[in-house]
Amino acid sequence: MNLNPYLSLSQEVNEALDKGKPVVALESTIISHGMPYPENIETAKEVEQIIRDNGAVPATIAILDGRIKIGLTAEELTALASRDDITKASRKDLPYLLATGRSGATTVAATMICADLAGIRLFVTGGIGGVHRGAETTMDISADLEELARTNVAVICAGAKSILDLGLTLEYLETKGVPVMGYQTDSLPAFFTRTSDFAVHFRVDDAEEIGRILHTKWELGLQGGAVIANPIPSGHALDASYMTGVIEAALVEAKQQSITGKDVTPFLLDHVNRATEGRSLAANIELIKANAGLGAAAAVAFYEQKKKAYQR
Ligand code: PSU
Ligand code: MN
Repeated sequence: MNLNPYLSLSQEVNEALDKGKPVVALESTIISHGMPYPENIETAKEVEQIIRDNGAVPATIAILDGRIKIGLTAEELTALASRDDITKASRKDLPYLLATGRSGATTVAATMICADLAGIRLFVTGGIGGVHRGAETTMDISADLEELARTNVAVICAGAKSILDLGLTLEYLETKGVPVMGYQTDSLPAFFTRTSDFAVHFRVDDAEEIGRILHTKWELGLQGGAVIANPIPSGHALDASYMTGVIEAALVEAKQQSITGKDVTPFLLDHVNRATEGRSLAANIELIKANAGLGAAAAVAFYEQKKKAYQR
C-alpha cells in the first residue's frame, strides 16, 4: 500500500506492486499533446494491451483534479485524449497543479517522478526531450534530462527526434552519468529513423541484459535513470533526408513565431505531424507499440533479477 497522500493508484497497479509483479509506467503528454484524437486514445489502449500481453501491468500516469493518478480508467484516458484544457505537466508544474486541484498530462520528467513515488522502475514512451538546437543561446534543455540524472526510472524510447541536437543531448547524458543503451544497435536511433550520426554508450542485445544492467546500477546505489533506445521497426522508418527537411521547416517556423518555453516541443511536434500528413503519426504509433513490447520484457527481466537478489 502506498501512503503518499497525493497518489492514487488503480487497484490493478496497487495489487501488482504489492505482489512484486512487473509494472510499466506510461506518460500522458504523448496522449494529450503528442498525437491527435482519436488515434491518441486508440494507441494508448493498444499500448496498455501489449504490455499486458507481454507479462507486465501497465500504469498510465496523469494529474487529475489535484491528484497523481497511476493506472487510468477508460473514462480517464478518454478525458485526457479529448479535452483541450489539459496542460503539459513537467517537474516544475507538479506543486501548482496538485495544490490547486488542477489536471495535467505528465511529460517524461513528471512521469518519472510519479512512477518513482509509486515504486515503478520502468517506463515506456515514444521519444524523450533533450538539448534543443541552438541551446547555447536559448538554454532550452528539457527537464527530462535532469530527471534522468536524478530519478531511478529507466525509459524505453525510440531515441529522440532530430528537432533536438542529438549530439549535445548525448553529451549532457554522459556528463550526468545516464547510460544510453541501444537495443540491438550501436547507433542512437532518431525516432523516425533507425540510426543517427551518433553512437550510443552501449549496445544491448536482449531484455534479460537490460534487466541485469538496471538492477546492477541501482544495487550499486547509482542515482538516476537510464535510456534504452529501441529503433523504429524497419518497415515503418521514414526517409532521413525527407524528415530533415520537415524538421528544419518546423524550426524556422518556431523561430519566426517566437515560440519559447514549454510550448517549443509541442509546437514542433504538431508542425511535423501536419507537414507529413499522417505519415509521422503512423510511424509514431508503430514505434511506441514496439517499445511497449520491449519495455514489458525488460520489466519482467528486471523483476526476475530483484527476486534472485532477494533470495540470495
Ligand atoms: N518528444 C516526442 N514526443 C513527445 C514529447 C517529446 O517525440 O510527446 C513530449 C514528452 O512528454 C517529453 C516532452 O517529456 O515532450 C518534452 O518537453 P520539453 O522539451 O518541453 O521538456
Ligand atoms: Mn524546453
